[in-house]
Amino acid sequence: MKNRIQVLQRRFKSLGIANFLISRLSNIRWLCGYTGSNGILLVTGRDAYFITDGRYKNQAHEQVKNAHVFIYEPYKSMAESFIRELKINKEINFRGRVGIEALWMNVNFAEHFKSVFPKSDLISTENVVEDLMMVKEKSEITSIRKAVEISDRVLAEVLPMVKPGITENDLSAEITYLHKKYGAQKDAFETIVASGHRSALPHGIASGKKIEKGDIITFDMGCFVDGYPSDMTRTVVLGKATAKQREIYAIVKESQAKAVEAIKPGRKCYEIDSLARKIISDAGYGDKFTHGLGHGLGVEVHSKPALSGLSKTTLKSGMVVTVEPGIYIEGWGGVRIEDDVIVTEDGCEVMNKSPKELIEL
Ligand SMILES: [Mn+2]
Repeated sequence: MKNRIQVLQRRFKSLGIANFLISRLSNIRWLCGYTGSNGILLVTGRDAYFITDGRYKNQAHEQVKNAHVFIYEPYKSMAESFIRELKINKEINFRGRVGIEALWMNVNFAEHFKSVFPKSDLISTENVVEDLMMVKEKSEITSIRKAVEISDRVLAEVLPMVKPGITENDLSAEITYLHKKYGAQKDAFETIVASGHRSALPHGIASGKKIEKGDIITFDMGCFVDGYPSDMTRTVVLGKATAKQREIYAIVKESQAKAVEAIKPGRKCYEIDSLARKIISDAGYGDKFTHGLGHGLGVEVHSKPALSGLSKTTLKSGMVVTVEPGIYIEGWGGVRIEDDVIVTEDGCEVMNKSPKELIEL
């Protein structure tokens, strides 16, 4: 792992800041390796300080790289504890402009900080660390690849369990169990098993609904390996598919394939989204594809770049994105197909091996 804190420090000049307070835990993890659930990272021009509470003392000393570790004594609120610790350490000088992560900084913390360090100026920034993470290092891709392999294996093992009468929750519990059994840390998000009319919910988290013959069933699942996620969706039918189920499935499959075909360095994210969307719109279902085409995969399941109509980001070799078009028809059901894709030097590589023909169980 290269020294990512130095990479961030090189951005200070163009950001016009002298110090940077990092509050988003996944950004802290990426920058210095800490995986606990409480902490803040202060990056100064030439140094870095990580602060957490006593519960994480050993863990912080073990994990944190390229930053000094301070453990605060609990004092009034959590924000005040952090700030008191910053104040005690005289080597830290807060005159001047201090960058903060506007989407993640706690208001209470910001207000208290201003009152303790009145000569400082808090400067709002967005997505500074997130942008640095977009192009993955080799080791990050290796972890994502392992997570993808596990999810492929788990889905293959779960599909034969789909029988009339089993509930969505039963299936999602199997997925969680098998993810861990095959070496994942945990599910990457709450597993979606959405059957019958519930498959029209793009985020239909598994429920107590029993699977019935004829149901179309969407599985959206993923797991973490070394802190990096997989995220895959497959849609299957229990029994013989109807003509309409086949029709909708074929449209989504074509849209997904066209998008994957177009992914290569130099393309804009919104172009890929619009290529996929056009197939669905031309088939008459444009208003039933109600979300962006995909998202970056990184320490957060939903990372940058977004493959959406709003994203002007240019794809680069080493980025990892999901491609997941869908059609959702209220009262009838829905179809989504999702793969995890690495942008390569001359195109892209689909990591998932799970089949994409319509599976009739
Ligand atoms: Mn996804």
